[in-house]
Amino acid sequence: MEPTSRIYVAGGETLVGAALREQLRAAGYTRLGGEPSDEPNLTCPRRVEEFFAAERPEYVFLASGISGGIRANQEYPATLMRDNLISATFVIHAAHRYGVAKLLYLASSCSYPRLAPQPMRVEALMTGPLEPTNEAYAMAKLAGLKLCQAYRQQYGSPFVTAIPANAFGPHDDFSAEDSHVIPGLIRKFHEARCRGQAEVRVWGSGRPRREFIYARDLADACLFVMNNYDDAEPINLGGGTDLSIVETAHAIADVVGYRGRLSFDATRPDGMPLKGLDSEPLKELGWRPSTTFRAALAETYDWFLRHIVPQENRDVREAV
Ligand code: GFB
Repeated sequence: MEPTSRIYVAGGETLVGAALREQLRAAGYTRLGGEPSDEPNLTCPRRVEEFFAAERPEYVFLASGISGGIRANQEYPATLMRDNLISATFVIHAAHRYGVAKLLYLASSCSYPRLAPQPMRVEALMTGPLEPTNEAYAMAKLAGLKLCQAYRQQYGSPFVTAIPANAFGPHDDFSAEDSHVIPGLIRKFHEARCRGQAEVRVWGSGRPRREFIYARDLADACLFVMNNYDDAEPINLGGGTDLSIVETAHAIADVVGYRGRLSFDATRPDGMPLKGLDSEPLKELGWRPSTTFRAALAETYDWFLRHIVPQENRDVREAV
């Protein structure tokens, strides 16, 4: 990519999409098409077509599609699967029709089999049953991955798939029920500290492990892959921080300053027991994450305090 290349981040308002736009600007890329405010409805083929005809992007980061935590995946499997299947299909086809120089599709680590050998290598994809709590979403992400490979096989399309670890950071969904574990617990510990609550209930047994990647590091890895990797084989984007949910909860409580007790709600599902990624291919290419987990948590909490809390206070005041 050249600094003046026409670049489109599909899903610019998502956690990863917003981080990508910030990282691209910080890296000196000046022609980012499709401000989130005027991005087309990606589930409408005509809108996608019109957008590509008007913007003629050369490079596309496909970060679109609704996502959610373990509960949201159980509550809205159809919405998550449909939105991810449709938006990826229409953007991938438009990228083909308008002859983009390259497209990078973002799948998800839940696309791996539930009991894949750890750390998970791309060879393990589609070798076993998926995690039931996110099967529909995982299938949609696998379909997007396979669609990129199919266009490459049939048309020689320069489409690449990256598989990120569990991402977190600014612009995330911090809702209590539908968010992922880190933003969800940031909210719960923050509110508990403000209320002087003696105990916070953490979902599940606390034993599962997750590999996390900070959104800014993930965006940086995506830029690196767009400029340095071109193959049908997907590539893992791991952040290198692999923790149990107990350790994760304690790290968040510490950053938020919550000093009360943690208890574990076994009525809530654990999901995949382990979700570590083998990111050797990325390391061999020369990429490394640059933010420590603690610094990433602190920046994310700070963003929550500066963007979410004031907004909600305003909402409360207006509601009164
Ligand atoms: O982040 P999370 O929802 O996603 O849950 P998954 C990770 C682990 O944290 C699970 C536990 O074992 C949860 O039970 N957990 C503890 C919590 N407290 C909380 C809480 O307050 N909120 C949440 N959300 N979890 C998702 C997939 O699975 O990973 C998606 O469902 C996507 O499709 C995403 O792949 C990256 O890692 O379990």
